[in-house]
Amino acid sequence: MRADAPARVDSVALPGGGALDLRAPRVMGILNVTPDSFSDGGRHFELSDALAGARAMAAAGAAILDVGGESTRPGAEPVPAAEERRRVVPLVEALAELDLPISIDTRKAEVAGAALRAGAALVNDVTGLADPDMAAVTAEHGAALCVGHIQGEPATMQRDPRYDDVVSAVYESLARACERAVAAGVASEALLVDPGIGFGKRLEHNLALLANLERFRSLAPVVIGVSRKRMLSELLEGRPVEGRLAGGLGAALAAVRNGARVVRTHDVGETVDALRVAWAIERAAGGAP
Ligand code: YH5
Repeated sequence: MRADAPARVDSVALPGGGALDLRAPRVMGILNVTPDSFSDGGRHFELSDALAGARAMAAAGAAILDVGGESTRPGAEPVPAAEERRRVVPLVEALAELDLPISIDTRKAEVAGAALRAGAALVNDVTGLADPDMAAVTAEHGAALCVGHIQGEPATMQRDPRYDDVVSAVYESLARACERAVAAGVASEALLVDPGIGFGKRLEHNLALLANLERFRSLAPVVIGVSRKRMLSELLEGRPVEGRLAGGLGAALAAVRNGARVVRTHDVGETVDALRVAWAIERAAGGAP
């Protein structure tokens, strides 16, 4: 292997001996069970609505479904663990019917543990192990772990984010998180990394990270989440959320070209199609394995 070649094989180990094949890019579908995602705008969230959404994402080609019960959007306030568990656990249990790996998007080890007991295969922690118990809980279940990067807390992270060298700072933070995960017993083959687009970053920081994803591949397969995020509106004259699909696809294609292997998105079918076409061209150009 060349010294600068990715150290990682293109798969992620899952509990039970399975693996997520990342020789081609895969799509992670977003399944939010937060009040702002509830169909009636409020309290009476229907499990069946979420299941219908999940079935549609599976049919559209999602390789993973990412269940989240706490909004980590800029300015969002924290949710108590008991409430977050109440939102996510019944859905994770119900998703067992789908035969797809389920990811739990949480920053709390307690919620991760409950979701893993309910059948989740992967912990998606945008804080990169801020909860000191997160790695041990993941290891206990033999689950996979995506460590993300955040500067600050969701409630305040966009106030004035600053970096000397954002790519190096995020790389070092993710490298330390990977080391901590392995020290706690998570298999290195079960790790993914995510530079955390929008998590305490301005547009210039997000663009620098997306342009330099290749660097992160030496740590673990790279996940990117840019779907509908503010970064897109900053590049598209303030475009509202419902008009950001094409921009998100553009970012996803660029990210995959630069080394990402998992794209986290609300728009699964469109992203699967776009990636299939772009990947076929990459392969024909000899640019990808
Ligand atoms: C991520 O990047 N993001 S939650 C603000 C928006 C739209 C969407 C409209 N979990 C990531 O999706 N997990 C979240 O403005 C994540 N990577 C990984 N691995 C935030 C989100 C969003 C925020």
